[in-house]
Amino acid sequence: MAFRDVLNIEVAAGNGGDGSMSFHRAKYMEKGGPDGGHGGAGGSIILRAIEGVESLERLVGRRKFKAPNGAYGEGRLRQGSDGEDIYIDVPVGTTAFDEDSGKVIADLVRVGQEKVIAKGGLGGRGNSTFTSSTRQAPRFAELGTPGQKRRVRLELRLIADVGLVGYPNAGKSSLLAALSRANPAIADYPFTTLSPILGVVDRVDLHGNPLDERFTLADIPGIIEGASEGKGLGLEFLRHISRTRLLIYVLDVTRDPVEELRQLQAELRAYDPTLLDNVALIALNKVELVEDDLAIMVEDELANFGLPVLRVSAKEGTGLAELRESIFQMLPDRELWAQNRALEVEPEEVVAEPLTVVFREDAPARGVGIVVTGKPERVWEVHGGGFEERIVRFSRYMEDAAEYLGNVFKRQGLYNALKRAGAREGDTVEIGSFRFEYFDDEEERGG
Ligand SMILES: Nc1nc2c(ncn2[C@@H]2O[C@H](COP(=O)(O)OP(=O)(O)OP(=O)(O)O)[C@@H](O)[C@H]2O)c(=O)[nH]1
Ligand SMILES: [Mg+2]
Repeated sequence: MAFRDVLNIEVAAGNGGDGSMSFHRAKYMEKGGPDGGHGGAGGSIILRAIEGVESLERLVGRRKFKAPNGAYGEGRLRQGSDGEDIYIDVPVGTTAFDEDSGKVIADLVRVGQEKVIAKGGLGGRGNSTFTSSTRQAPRFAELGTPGQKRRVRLELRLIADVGLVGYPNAGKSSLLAALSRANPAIADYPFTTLSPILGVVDRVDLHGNPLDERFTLADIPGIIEGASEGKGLGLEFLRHISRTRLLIYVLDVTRDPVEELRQLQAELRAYDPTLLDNVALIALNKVELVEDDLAIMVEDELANFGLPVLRVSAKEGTGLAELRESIFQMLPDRELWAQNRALEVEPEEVVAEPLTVVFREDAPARGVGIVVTGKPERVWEVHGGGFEERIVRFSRYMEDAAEYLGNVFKRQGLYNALKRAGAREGDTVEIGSFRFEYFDDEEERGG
């Protein structure tokens, strides 16, 4: 299976079902009471992190996801059923971005973690809800709201505990193979490794028996000078070690390890400066190829970087037990680390625009009004405050819902706001395509 770490998808949550406008009918009864039920909620699209998948590849071929709509409400107070939620299973370490805003909308770092990435619409209320002492037969119901639609970019960052970085041929894959049961390709030409590979390393006791402690180790393609400008395989793969808790710089003792480490760090810094804040150590590899004195001399020089240095040979197995044990001892606590490195996820709730009223003198009213005011000369446009959204939900029943909406708006302080702004009896108020006449109501308080 090919390795894929970026994927664009389109998600559409289900719409909410409309509330029902219905009246009870029975034998021997001329006209029954309102009995319209509520509409069901639309299904949401939920991203879920599962274990055992290491690539987004299995999602390829299914780029569009749509959750079912909520059903309409029906008479006899029957509520429409909710649309089922759709789950998209992704590997742990998947981050979702809103393509249009570029913001992070989900960041799944634990198995089983879920995040709604497109919210289902709300069901509308049936007409039975809107009964009151003065309104016994409401001839209106609430419509459902549309489900959220989004273009989403999924990015996978493998969640490995430890990452191996180094020049091509330094022996990263050889180390992975020597420390874990993974079986990566190893060869003496650069860029043998073309995509990240994970292995599991168990802690063992003195006799080599496994203890119940392990870490995952990620091997990524080699990095060369200029990688940040696209040389070699570039730096894209650093994404997969951007979440590790510990970095191992793998250096070939027979080359120029000091210079190579300097350049490696420069490339890492160019990609993401915080990578250098990671806990790190140096594995000076292939030491069996040189005299001990030389290896020790190089080790001393590398000590200037302020990181622990371990002399190893992936080929002969020297120093590997010490390397493994050092990693276990240096590895930062997972929970503490996660708190420090978790991405900030965009809060889901959209705050309603604040209410504003705009005065248009000598302007003919726009839209389809339900109160005929002749030719108005004083018009107030209402924006924000959630009023337009509210009206849309009754658009099919505008005339019958007008009185109800007027009362709701009054309760929510709209008349007070208009009054403060200087509205006068007989002025026209416009909310979207809805239009009514303002009257000065002395009884209104607060707001
Ligand atoms: N003599 C010796 N050779 C080694 C040692 N470790 C690795 N090699 C050899 O070095 C070459 C490169 O090893 P790899 O493990 O493929 O190196 P890599 O860092 O993964 O390379 P890329 O995937 O190309 O970035 C292979 O021929 C290995 O056999 C070692 O400790 N001693
Ligand atoms: Mg390799």
